[in-house]
Amino acid sequence: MPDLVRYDITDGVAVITIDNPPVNALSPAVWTAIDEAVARAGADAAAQAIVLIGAGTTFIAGADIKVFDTLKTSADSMSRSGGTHALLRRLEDSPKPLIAAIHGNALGGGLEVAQACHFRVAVKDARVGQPEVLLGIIPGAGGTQRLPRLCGAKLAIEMCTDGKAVAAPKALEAGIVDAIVPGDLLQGAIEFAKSKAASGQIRKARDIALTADQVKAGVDACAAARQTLTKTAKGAKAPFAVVDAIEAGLASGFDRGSVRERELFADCVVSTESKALRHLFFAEREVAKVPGISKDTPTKEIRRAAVIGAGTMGGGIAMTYANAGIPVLLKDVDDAALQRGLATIRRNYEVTMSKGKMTAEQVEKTMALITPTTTYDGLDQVDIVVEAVFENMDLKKATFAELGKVARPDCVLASNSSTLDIDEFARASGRPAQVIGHHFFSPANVMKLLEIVRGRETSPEVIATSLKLAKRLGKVGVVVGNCFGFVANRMLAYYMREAYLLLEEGASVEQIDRVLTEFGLPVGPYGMQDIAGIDVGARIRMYLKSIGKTRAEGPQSAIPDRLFEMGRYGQKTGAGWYKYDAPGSRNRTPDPLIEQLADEEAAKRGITRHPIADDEIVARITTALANEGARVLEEGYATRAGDIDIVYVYGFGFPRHSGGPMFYADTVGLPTILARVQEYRARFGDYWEVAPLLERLVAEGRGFYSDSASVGAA
Ligand code: 3H9
Repeated sequence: MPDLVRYDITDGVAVITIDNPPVNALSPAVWTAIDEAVARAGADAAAQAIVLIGAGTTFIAGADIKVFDTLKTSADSMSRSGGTHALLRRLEDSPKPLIAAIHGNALGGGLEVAQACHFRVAVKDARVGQPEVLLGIIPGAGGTQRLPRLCGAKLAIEMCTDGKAVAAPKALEAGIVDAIVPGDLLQGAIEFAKSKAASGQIRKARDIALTADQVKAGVDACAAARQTLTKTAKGAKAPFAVVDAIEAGLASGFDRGSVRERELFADCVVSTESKALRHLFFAEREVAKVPGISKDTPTKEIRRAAVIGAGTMGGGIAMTYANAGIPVLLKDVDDAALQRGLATIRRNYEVTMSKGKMTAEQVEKTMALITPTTTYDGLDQVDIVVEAVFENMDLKKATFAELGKVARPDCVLASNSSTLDIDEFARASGRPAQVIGHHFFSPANVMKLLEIVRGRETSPEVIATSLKLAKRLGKVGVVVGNCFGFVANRMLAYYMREAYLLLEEGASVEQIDRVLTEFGLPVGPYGMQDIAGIDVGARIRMYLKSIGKTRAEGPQSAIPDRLFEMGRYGQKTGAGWYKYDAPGSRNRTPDPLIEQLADEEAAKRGITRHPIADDEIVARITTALANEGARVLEEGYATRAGDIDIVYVYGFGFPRHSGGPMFYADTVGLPTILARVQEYRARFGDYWEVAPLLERLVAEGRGFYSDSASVGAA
């Protein structure tokens, strides 16, 4: 095995190269090897200074995240972090100038190592950041102490609480980086190191003194940050812990601040929040690993696209392509529909511009990438077509039959259907290997999920192309199987069924929405349906009825169909589950009519409406998701439980700090989930049916992820 850390002397400078692909993560062995190499350089008469650099495409992307799983208790973490802090002090106490040479990313522990060096130089496109908070932890190797001393508390708080990396030029301006190297990084770093050796300059971040004014401004910034976080942190604890650690260092000095950092890190690293976020980090990377698709599977270059249908979804999809710089034809049946679609697209861009996120020039440039058309002319020039017509099988089949005639044989034929059978479209097109589902989530230009639906005959090349394209479009692509509703909407039917039944049993629309937003969802089921349109679900139910199917087993509430019949489609018509100030307004108030409908429907089913506890709402809805998720998994429509979590986190905003519905079920404990399904079956009827996989995992004492049946700790 090649050395994780190499040691060379170049031009009188010790060059220490970290070589731990793919991202030079700091495993325990790498920490030790860096420590030993810096000590060796300190004693090496041939070295007047030291440069620390990363091999490959990056400096250091942080501590090895997998290692955190070995910390079972806060005490484990306290004892380990003592060693890390001491190691970084040894680096900082090096008698010879120690320079970090940064390219790619210096993130988390990577930036903390760089902060313990005496100086930092970087190439222009390097990025530095403290993203720990995105993993539910805080910088644990001195970052909360050294960073504020280098760049001031305000920016340090910002970087450590939002986790976003900053570009090298900004880092230079802020004092995090000391110089930008224009040419070869190593060469520039060696020159820089020699100049520091010549002037005998050594600067230790931990010794940078703070004036009383700086301390006061820093403490005030901490108070302001806490206020903001109360609104933005959505139940997450780590961002507050970051602020506490920074404040401790400002108020009590580096040494005591460092101890506080270690304590807070130790609490965070064993929390369920951190386990959930670490799980999602790896789950998001796992989704790209699809059975039957290897790194060598050929992919097709997507240079031009077409979208069929300029409605809400079609327009959002066209924007997604244009935003990625891909020219797109937008087709609809007539000019009026096209003009409506284009006007909505322009309005959306103007809103973005009014927020300062786009310039007028960028808006025009992006709009120019979208070419409206009412014909199939030019379709033979595109590499992919995305069909986004109404959710109607006959219409979709007719569209695919036409596409089969006009598109090039190698063109990818994608459908944005949210529920229907991809294989039927595939047959209609006459070239099933080219057909695949690309299910975007509304608003398509915003939501990060792309459900990639693999049909029976979809070719590996088309799947691999879709995964690559998803990344280019800024989406997370998850490959799922072709069942009714695929993964997202199949499970959602069970979630919505429970929401409707809870309403009929006595909970109110406002209570259910409040409880679920408190749980961490951005919007509750009723608010969500008012945004998406009550008509969408109603039309799908009508179609299903026509072919003798239902979306979820068991009793179906009649209330959504009654609202549909009244023309109450949600926000767009000014009324749905709530009343709105006007059509299109988001200002909502409860509507007594819903209670009246719930009373009527409950009476028909012989139910006496009664108060329902908040906890029961969360339990019923999350249990419905986990039980159906287990079935989806067992039937093979999702490859891994983690894929389902990613679908729910990116498609519906399921709270990240709970790790997604499957991980959350594991934290609750699968025996509890099983007991609930059994209890609900006894209370509500046979439609509550235990998923066989759930039963089996509990019998084997396992969870969806863990060997023990619960991963919950804190
Ligand atoms: C920390 O540092 C705490 C400190 O305070 C110290 C406390 C003592 N560890 O994302 P990619 C893997 S916490 C382990 O696809 P990209 C990743 O799983 C850490 N593995 O590439 C993947 O593996 P595979 C703070 C890691 O080019 C492969 O590398 N740091 C780590 O799209 C490629 O990753 C962070 O949070 C890691 N730290 O993006 C940064 N990082 O091929 C986390 C990556 O088997 N990392 N892997 O699927 C990132 O944000 C991105 O990976 C990065 C590259 C931007 C670096």
